[in-house]
Amino acid sequence: METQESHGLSFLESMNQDKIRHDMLEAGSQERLSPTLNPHLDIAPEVSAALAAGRPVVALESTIISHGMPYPQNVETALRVEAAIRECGAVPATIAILGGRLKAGLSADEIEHLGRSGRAVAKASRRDLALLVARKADGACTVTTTMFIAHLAGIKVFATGGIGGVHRGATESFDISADLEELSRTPVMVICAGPKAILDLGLTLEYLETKGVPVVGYGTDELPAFYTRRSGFAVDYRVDTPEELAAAFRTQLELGLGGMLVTNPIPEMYAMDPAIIDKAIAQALTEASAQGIHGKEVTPFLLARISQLTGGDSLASNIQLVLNNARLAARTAACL
Ligand code: PSU
Ligand code: MN
Repeated sequence: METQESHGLSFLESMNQDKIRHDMLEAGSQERLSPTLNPHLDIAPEVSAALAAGRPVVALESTIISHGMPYPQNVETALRVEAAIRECGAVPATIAILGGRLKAGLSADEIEHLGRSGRAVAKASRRDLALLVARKADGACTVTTTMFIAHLAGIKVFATGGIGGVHRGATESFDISADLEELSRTPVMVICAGPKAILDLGLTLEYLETKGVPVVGYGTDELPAFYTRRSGFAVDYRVDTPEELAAAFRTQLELGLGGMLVTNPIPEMYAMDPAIIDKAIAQALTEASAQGIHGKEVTPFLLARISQLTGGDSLASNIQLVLNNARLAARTAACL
């Protein structure tokens, strides 16, 4: 005889199977998923109303708030990004784990809480999800977990600053961001300003190719490098309009493929001088290795140090590129 527990488990499993099948079937149609699918998920009322009505929604991550920028610029930026999405006619859904609940859509107070707590909040990757939820803990969502939760909620477009990737020296350290793996498996469009320049961009592109992730340049043939518009590496495809981005992603969904990476260059006027940023990155990397920084601490350490070394210029660029990506995401979501 089956126990109650095994009933519970197989019920959840079958719901997830149903959702996956449903998603694949409905990906191209106007029909929306029920927002109550996963029992651990809370969708903010405004977000769930927009999803139900087929209005555009843009997911936003929260590690950039807690670990990517200092307080109070982190909170100011998060709120400005939400406002920019609204101005473009879409609904923002900032994603985090609060008290063990997967949240799609945060209040201003919840954003303030994450921003003030900073690195005291767990940086939540895929491997952290079950433990944080079971312990009713808080977690700031990286690109990886934001994609995962956005997908559970039925949100298709996600804007951020930069994704994680293959770190320099990864042939020794094995430090490859879980973001790349998530892009290969979870059908969400991620709009960023390129992989962060602290990474090995060439190896990041190789990994994405292996994993079958399309890398699209928005208005460019060249992969942008986060703080700068150029990297010397070509993107797989160039797309010049939100309509074309939406059409490509719709087809990606219809084919049952995973995520799509859109790289949107930082606006020229906010881009950094390559010589200055490269020098700051090189110094920050040397310090990180001298101090034995490793694992999930690497990216927050480098971002903070680079901001110090550039007298805050890299932070100012970072804020502008996120805003730029949020606007493109809102316009693309409107076309989907
Ligand atoms: N983009 C930014 N700032 C950030 C990040 C991205 O502009 O702080 C975060 C994202 O959450 C991304 C994470 O998923 O850094 C990558 O961390 P790691 O390299 O440890 O995978
Ligand atoms: Mn890593």
